[in-house]
Amino acid sequence: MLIFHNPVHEKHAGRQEMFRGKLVPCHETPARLEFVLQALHQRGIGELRAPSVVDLDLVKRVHTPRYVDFLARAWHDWIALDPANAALDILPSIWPVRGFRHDIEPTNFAARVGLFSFDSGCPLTAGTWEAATAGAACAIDAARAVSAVGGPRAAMALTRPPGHHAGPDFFGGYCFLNNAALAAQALRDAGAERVAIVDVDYHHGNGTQSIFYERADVLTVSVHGDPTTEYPFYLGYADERGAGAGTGCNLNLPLPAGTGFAAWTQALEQGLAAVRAFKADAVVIALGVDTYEGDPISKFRLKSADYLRVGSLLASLGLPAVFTMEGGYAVADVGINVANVLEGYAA
Ligand code: OKP
Ligand code: ZN
Repeated sequence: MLIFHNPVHEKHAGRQEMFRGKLVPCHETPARLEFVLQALHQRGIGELRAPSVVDLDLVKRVHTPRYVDFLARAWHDWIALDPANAALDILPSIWPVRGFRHDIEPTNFAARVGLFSFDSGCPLTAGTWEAATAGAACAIDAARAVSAVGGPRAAMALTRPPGHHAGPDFFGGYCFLNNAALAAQALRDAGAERVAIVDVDYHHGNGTQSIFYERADVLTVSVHGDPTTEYPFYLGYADERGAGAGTGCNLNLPLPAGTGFAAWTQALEQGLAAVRAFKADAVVIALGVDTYEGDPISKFRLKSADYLRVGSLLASLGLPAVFTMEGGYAVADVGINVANVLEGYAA
């Protein structure tokens, strides 16, 4: 598999996130990706490539231009408030909930941060823009590679920060630019008429769902922890089927906390059947391995060996595929679990 890895991912390193009234260390750390690179290297899986320069025009067709401009300038604006801010990360503290205006972009910095975010667990740091855009480039390059005549059948964007919680105009859940959505759009632009996104991260891919909710050309499928009890709580229910032209083009398969591999596999099979029925020309896999039994913030019970089977189930689609790296926080085991998916996929 061709693997576009983000060479500047470590420039995004959030220090702290808000949790139960205090700031605690971030779960989403640079070490996660280093463990994956190490496991792939040890097992001789994949061919590594650095990404090209990001296509910002494409990014601004998936996200709103004003959100992308906000992200690009956020750190500069933060330092302009007070040079001492360089020692701190940006965390939102105020949001425009129901009834507030979203059409006006305030000039106040905290107000702008809140307008473009949805939680206080997602620090924006000095290197976030550089890391997130390089990751977006990995996703776009992976999509273009599998679309090219004579290109590989599958490619991966091995990057962080992850992307699937980032919506048209907001960040949150450790995500800033939606890599899976960017890959899907790049596949469409390269000629695929219908693209499916299968999100196997523990958490519902709310950003991806929102980006494509009214579109008939991209099917979004997500298998995840029931949002009644699991993050992101406010989206990801089974009755969300798409809207307008996109009606029927979103499938949520929520499962209760505690779900093991047998029941999880049944849900995935249902999702893959929907991809086949949709007659997708290509697929994007939003690959989170926080479904692992050892994950510190998630509650499914997949074992490391199960990920080999996850890979072979995904391969059974027989479609050109782009993988994007999403969650997985049992840091020392993220590498083996991702490597197992890719090995199972290749076999
Ligand atoms: C991102 B991805 C736990 C707080 C949860 C958000 C989790 C984001 C998961 N103390 N914070 O889908 O893996
Ligand atoms: Zn997750």
